[in-house]
Formats: sequence, structure tokens, C-alpha cells
Amino acid sequence: MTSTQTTDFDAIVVGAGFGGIYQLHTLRDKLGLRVRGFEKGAGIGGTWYWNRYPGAMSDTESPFYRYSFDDELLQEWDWARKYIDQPDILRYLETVVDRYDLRKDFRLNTEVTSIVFDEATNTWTVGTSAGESFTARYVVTALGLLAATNIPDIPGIDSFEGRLVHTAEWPDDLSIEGKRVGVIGTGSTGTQFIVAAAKQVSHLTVFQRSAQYSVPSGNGPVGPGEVDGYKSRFPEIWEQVRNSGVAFGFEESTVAATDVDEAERERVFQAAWDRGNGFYFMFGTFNDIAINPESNEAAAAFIRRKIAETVKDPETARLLTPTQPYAKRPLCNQGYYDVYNQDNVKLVSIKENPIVEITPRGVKTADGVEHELDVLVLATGFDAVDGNYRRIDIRGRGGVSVDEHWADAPTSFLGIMTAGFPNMFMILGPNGPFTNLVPSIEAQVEFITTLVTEAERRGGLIEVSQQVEDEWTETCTTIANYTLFPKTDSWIFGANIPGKKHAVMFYLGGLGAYRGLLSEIQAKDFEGFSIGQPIPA
Ligand code: FAD
Ligand code: NA7
Repeated sequence: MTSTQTTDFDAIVVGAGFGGIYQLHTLRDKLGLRVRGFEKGAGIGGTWYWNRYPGAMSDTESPFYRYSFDDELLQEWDWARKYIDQPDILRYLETVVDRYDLRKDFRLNTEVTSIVFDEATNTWTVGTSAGESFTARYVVTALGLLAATNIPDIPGIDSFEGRLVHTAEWPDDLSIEGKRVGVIGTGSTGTQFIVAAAKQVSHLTVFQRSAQYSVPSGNGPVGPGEVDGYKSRFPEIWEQVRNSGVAFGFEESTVAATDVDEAERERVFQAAWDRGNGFYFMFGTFNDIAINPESNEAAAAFIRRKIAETVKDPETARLLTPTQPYAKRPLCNQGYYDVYNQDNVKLVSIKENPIVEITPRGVKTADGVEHELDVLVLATGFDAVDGNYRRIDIRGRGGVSVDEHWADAPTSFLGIMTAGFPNMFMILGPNGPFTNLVPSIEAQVEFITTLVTEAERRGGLIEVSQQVEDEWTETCTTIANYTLFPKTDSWIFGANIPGKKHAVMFYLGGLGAYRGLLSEIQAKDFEGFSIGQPIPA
């Protein structure tokens, strides 16, 4: 061990979402380290603390959107609907934090503003917005990959006299009941909001930039005995999840759409449509929807036909119909396209009729119409993956900042460590797995805990070399290029933020393969990591 007693803490964890909570628990309770967590929000929960907009929910089905590490909690925690919504997920995380008595070691309302490595002492100094600073030997950043809000720079945005709110900063006192509401954005968040809001508002105007493929979620109450059925099978369920690709709790298809005839394709798509879930529609139907343009087009055409059948007004149906490949994060929702048959819902395509400015009274579009609003909702998403990293002054060896190190693109080894930042671990850092995220978070937290255990045993720093990082970047790029995802602009490649360089930001090889790599690396004495040794030049 290096300088145990000279630092304020052994480890500092930043962020109190699924990642930070579990990491604080393992480092403190499994390794016996002195750990402090910092969270800028006034409560724990991360995503599920911040995103309180009407309709906010997980679209991973309930049994699979939870930790798997606590068998007793798996037996104790019930759910009533196919999907858990934001209040329930937050209540779940609050329960976990209390169950393990973690609250006392999280400092809330505390934004971390700097994380700086001192090469003389091999320690990190973490500065906060309150002007304090704390030292530690290890830092774990669990800053969230969809947590740094994207606020569009629209002329006049500050002049709006109604309530202007981003979905991830939804204030507790805001009710949309009976109001004239506008929403910009039709991604996963926007579509969830639109379905929920259409039932509550007097009028809803949807400002859509890109039309979206959305399939039903199949949400509804769970059947009798369903929860008990899952509970009796949890060990085998997690085994399947951990060894699957997207980790959504279903068996991925092994059949190519190109290997069956049109009638069979139609039957399989219809069955998936009736079953519900976006990831299931993309990965449970056929194994080539995300990689083969012909199969992708078959799935896309099926959804387009559903839009035409559902939406009564032909012009609205036209505007809602996507033409690009079906290759963004798959969306699902109960009754998304039906909403546009309601008299109180209006769709404005801002591709064809752009927003000119936001006025004190609403949103003005190029056709001269001023859409008058009481509330304007920005469902405009996030500066994904590296967004929160670049909002902190993080400096590693030689005073090099993470911003400089990632000047071309955010990179890492395994989404966990980046070269030049010894003893700093990331949860869901760049080029981590693209899956149902809680099982990936668990895999990373447990691997980081193993690495720290090893560093404690051997003494000295853990780090990765630039070469290892470059090789991992290449692996992720090769896999991404094998898919159709780069063919559309979305946050998965940083393409949603003006001025941000497009880059591969995920490992699209699946959780099973990712976990396999982690095991292999560990079996080969942590190949790729240097523990207690200087990094070769
Ligand atoms: P987060 O939960 O984002 O937590 C990060 C925390 O770090 C935040 O609380 C933030 O305040 C804090 N933080 C950041 N910077 C600082 C700083 N400088 N100082 C102090 N604190 C800081 N994933 C799925 O797998 N399935 C889903 O269905 C799904 N649905 C989603 C729906 C929505 C609306 C959103 C936004 C995300 C969804 N996700 C979903 C992704 C979700 O973010 C992850 O599943 C998971 O919650 C991430 O946990 P985390 O701990 O890594 O990050
Ligand atoms: P997304 O998926 O990035 O969606 C954001 C939406 O906002 C999308 O429709 C964008 O249009 C639109 N957008 C973004 N910027 C603008 C501007 N400047 N003007 C108009 N419209 C804009 O974010 P979400 O929050 O929905 O989902 C992100 C993830 O978080 C998701 O996977 C969930 O797990 C939660 P575009 O499509 O880019 O044309």
C-alpha cells in the first residue's frame, strides 16, 4: 500500500446513481476502504432523481431493471406493471441506500468541479463547488452517460414568459394539467412525455425534428403469479442476461430475416409488435436487423405500415413516417402514434417548417405561426457519455486534462480506465457496453472492485497504456462499423450535439462478450492493466 493514512479518504466516488451507489457499497463494505461519495443533486438516484417528467419510466422490463447482487432484495422487491416508472425506481434506489446504510457516506448537494492527480504523492485531489478539497488514492467517476443536459441554442429562448423546462430538470411544482404545452424532441424521452402529456393537457404541440420508429411497449399490469414466477427463476434469469447481447432478459434471435420468406417475416414482426418492447423488436425478431440493410428495411417498412394504419390524418402520418434506417436506440411506447389522432395534439415538423424563434408567448415557426404556450418542454436529450467529464476539470499525469486527452474522441480501455489517469475508474465511461445498463454497471463495478483489491494487495498504481486504449477503440470502431447504427445521427455517436465530433462511444459487442473479456483479462493476470508497475513508455 502506498500512502493510506495521508489522504482524507481511500476512495472518492462521484455520482449517486445505480453506478455510484453500488460502487460505494463494494469499496466500503467488501474492501473496508474509507469512501466518500459526492452527488450534485439534493437526493440519491441519479437518472431517476432528475428525470421526473410525466411518463418517465424505464423501457427495460421490470424484472431486469434492478441490481442482481442481492438475492434477498430480489425476493423482497415486488412490481405491479410490466415496466417500472420513475417514482418506483427512485423508491427502489432509496431502499438500497438505506438497506446498506450508504446515505451517511454520500455528500449531497455537492458538485465536484475538479479531480486532479498529484504525481509527487500518487494521490487525487477532488475539489467541490463549495470550495472544499479532499484527497484520495482512488477516484471512481459514476457521472452518468445520459446526464449532462442538451439545451438547444434557439433564438429568444430566454424571453419565454411561460415555464421552460428540460425533461431531466423537471421541477416538483410544475403541473401541466389543463395547460397549453409544447415539446421539442421526439426521442425516447419525448415520446414517453408525449403519450403521458396528451392525457393531461388542454393542448399539446409537438415540435419534431426527426420522425421516429416506435413500437408498442406492451406495458400493463403483471398477470397473477407472474412476479413469483420471475422470483423463482432469478438465478437462471441473471445467468441468461449476463451472457446475452443487449441484456434485456429475452433470448436474442438466431435467425436472419433474409433466411425466411415475407410471410414469416410479417408473422414474426407482428408477434413482436403484439408482445411489445423496442429492443425485443430489433434484436428478438431476427439477428440481422441492426446489421443488414435489407432486413433493416423490412423491419422499418413494417413499422411504417403501422403508422399509416394508425394515424388518420394523411399529412400527419406522412410527417411521422421515418425514412432513414431503423438504427437509433430502439423506442417503445404504449399508443405513441395513436396520440396524433387526438384533437388536442398537433404535430409540427421543424425540418419542413423550422423554429425561427422563441417569443415571450410561445414558439414561432417559419410559416409565421406563433404557437402560444404556457409550458415549453425541452426533450432534447443529453451530451451523452463524455458530457459530464468535460464539465469537470479532470487532470491526470503531466497535468493533461481529460478534455485534451479526448481532443479527437472520448476513449478508454473497456469503458473503465483511460491512459494517463492512474487509479481513476469510470463507470459507463466511453466505449463501455451498449445494453440494458444495470447489468453492465454491475459488471464494471465488480471488475473495478477486483482491480482495487489487487492494487491494495500488490501496492502501487493501476493504469492502462495508450496502446491498450487505442486497441480497444479500434475494436469498438470495427464492431460499430459492422452495424447500421453509424448510418443515423444520434447520441450513440455524439451526433446530436452541434459542434461535437462524431465518434464511436460504445462497445456494441454485447454484455456476454464483454464479461467474457473481463474474465479472460483477470485470468491472464489483468492483461492490459499495469498494477503496481510503471507503464512502459
Ligand atoms: P446516473 O444515474 O446518470 O447518475 C449520475 C449521477 O452523477 C447524477 O446523479 C449526477 O447528478 C451525478 N453527477 C454528475 N456530475 C457530477 C459532478 N460533477 N459532481 C457531483 N455529481 C455529479 N437505461 C436502461 O438500461 N434502460 C432504460 O430503460 C433506461 N431508461 C432511461 C430513461 C431516461 C429518461 C434516462 C435519462 C436514462 C435511461 N436509461 C436507461 C439510462 C440510465 O441513465 C442508466 O440505466 C442508469 O440509471 C445510469 O446510472 P449511473 O449511475 O451510471 O448514472
Ligand atoms: P434523444 O434520443 O437524443 O432525443 C432528443 C430529441 O430532441 C430528438 O428528437 C432530437 O431530434 C431532438 N433535438 C435535439 N436537439 C434539438 C434541437 N436543437 N432542435 C430541435 N430538436 C432537437 O434524447 P432522449 O432524452 O429522448 O433519449 C436519450 C436516452 O435517454 C434514451 O436512450 C433513454 O434511455 C433516455 P433528432 O432526432 O436528433 O433530429
